[in-house]
Amino acid sequence: TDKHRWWKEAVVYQIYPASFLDTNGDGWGDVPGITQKLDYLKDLGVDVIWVSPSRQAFSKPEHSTNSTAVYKSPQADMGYDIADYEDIDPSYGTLADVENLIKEVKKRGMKLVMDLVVNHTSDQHAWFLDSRSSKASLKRDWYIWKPAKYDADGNRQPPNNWAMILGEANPAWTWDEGSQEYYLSLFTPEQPDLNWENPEVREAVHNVLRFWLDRGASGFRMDVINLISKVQDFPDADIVVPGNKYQPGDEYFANGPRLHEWLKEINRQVLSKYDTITVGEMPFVRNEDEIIRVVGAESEELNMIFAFDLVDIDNVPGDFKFTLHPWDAHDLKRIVSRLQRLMLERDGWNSLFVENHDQPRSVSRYTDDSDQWREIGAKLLCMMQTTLAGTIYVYQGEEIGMRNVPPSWGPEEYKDIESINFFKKNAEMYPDDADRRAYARKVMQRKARDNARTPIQWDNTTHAGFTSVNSKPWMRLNDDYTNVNVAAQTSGASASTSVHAFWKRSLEYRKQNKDLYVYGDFELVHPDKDPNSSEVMAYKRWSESRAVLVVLNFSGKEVEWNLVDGMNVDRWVAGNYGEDTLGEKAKNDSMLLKPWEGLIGELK
Ligand code: TEU
Ligand code: CA
Repeated sequence: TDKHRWWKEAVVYQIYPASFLDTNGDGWGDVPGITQKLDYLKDLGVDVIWVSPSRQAFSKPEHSTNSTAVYKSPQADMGYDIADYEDIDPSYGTLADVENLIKEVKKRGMKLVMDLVVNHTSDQHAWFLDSRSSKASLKRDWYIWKPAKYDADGNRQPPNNWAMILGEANPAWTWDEGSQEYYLSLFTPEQPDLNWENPEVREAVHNVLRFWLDRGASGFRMDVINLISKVQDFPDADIVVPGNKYQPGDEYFANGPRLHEWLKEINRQVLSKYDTITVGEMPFVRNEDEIIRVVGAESEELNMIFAFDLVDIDNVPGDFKFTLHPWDAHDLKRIVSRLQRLMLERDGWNSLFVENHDQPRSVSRYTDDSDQWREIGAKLLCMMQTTLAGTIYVYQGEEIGMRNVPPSWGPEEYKDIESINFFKKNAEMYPDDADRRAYARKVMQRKARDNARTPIQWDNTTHAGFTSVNSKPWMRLNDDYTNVNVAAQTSGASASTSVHAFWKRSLEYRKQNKDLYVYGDFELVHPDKDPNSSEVMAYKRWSESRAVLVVLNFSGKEVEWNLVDGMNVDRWVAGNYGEDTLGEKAKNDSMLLKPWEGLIGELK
């Protein structure tokens, strides 16, 4: 059978609009800002843009756009709390702006993917306002309402012990004073979970998909789509984090009993009638059969998912995310090869990503973001992603190697509700423990979602060209913008050697060699514990007619590395230290790798 599909070969670029480009000087990026940069994206090699929601909710007058204060509901979660699926927040643009964006995207032969956030809505959505208005509301059953429980002392308690995902010290349930019941709100109280058991809800969701497809969107990134089906008796979660009142409940709401039925229904009713690309965000899923049930070639559910294995590499397993866990190339090899082999052996499809708006910057996380190594590290990560099998997702700023926020930033610079909840919890739980709070700040600097949300650094002028000189960006810019910026990497002396240039060339090279890199087979070299395996990840990719070797040194040390017996490199074709260094590299037996060095060689 022919396995070629356009969405397998596509390069997707994720835009987080608030931080992309502000065209009207209110300090927030907007839709016309995206339209203005389409030529830049086209030139980089992007085929599809995925636009995250951004404050795509009713803006209330009290939310002054220049305020540095924390945005309250309905911007509780930066747009992932949607109050109207078929309209755009006025400060972000108009529906006409989006229609114009789609037109301009198409003109350039590109496609647009929308973010579909339908596990929950905003608490300001008309459906929820109706639902909470009374127990007798016709929309009561559109959300998940339960009566309170009472403990031995007669105190009111939520229906079970599930923890809120974006603030683990809190319950996943919110008490509604008006109608005297709890509603389920897995992420924040402002994001009530929809009740997918109700067929009217599913029909309403299908209509949201149709609305955007009919306007020219080419598909969806589906936010936490594997959380839509909950175990209906809502059992208490096991205690996995001792000392916490509330516990991770994902066992009962991730990949729940009716997930596949409802994904197939979406496919049958809507997606099968259009030519789409679909990617489901699926946190908590590890079971291989569950993944293949969604993305297998015959499954008729989704094209691919975002699996979290690679971005969870530095979490203490089973614990909440604000933890630090050491890792090395062994872990990387295990994670990468598992997903590569799974998809190849069982005819599924992968997505390749190391960044998005929920993750720290990859150059800071997986390599070394000091001035000495940042560029080499960013290029190493680019080599890994562009030589693996799967659809490529580049997150805005990744193509210029943007870094995490600096450690010197105080808590007041962090804008994300998850970060704010974490700081609050630590201040409350450890008021007298300065060490504990200093540690919390360190973890925050390494893990916070804010790291990915600083505005894009276009040039070295005031506010990095993100917004006009006299306006105030909604979030502080990373202070390094004077030397890390798009202009510096696309003009002048570094235009051919920059991280940006490297990404552009790598994407081009991948497209010229699809047989190898998109569709080819995959196998680790030195899969087991050889002397170099805690530093180096190496793999072979091959098609019917040829094979390449990719060697990636994931350490800041010089490493002596041995090719497998009988493996001979014919020609080293690419590396992150520049083409002129390739001639000196050994072609068999033993070779010396520089810190963070990556190489691609054609095999004899
Ligand atoms: O994220 C879902 C999710 O489970 C994680 O990515 C989560 O944000 C992370 O573990 C917290 O550190 C999606 C969106 O991408 C995220 O921005 C939203 O906050 C969330 O859903 C709710 O819509
Ligand atoms: Ca704006």
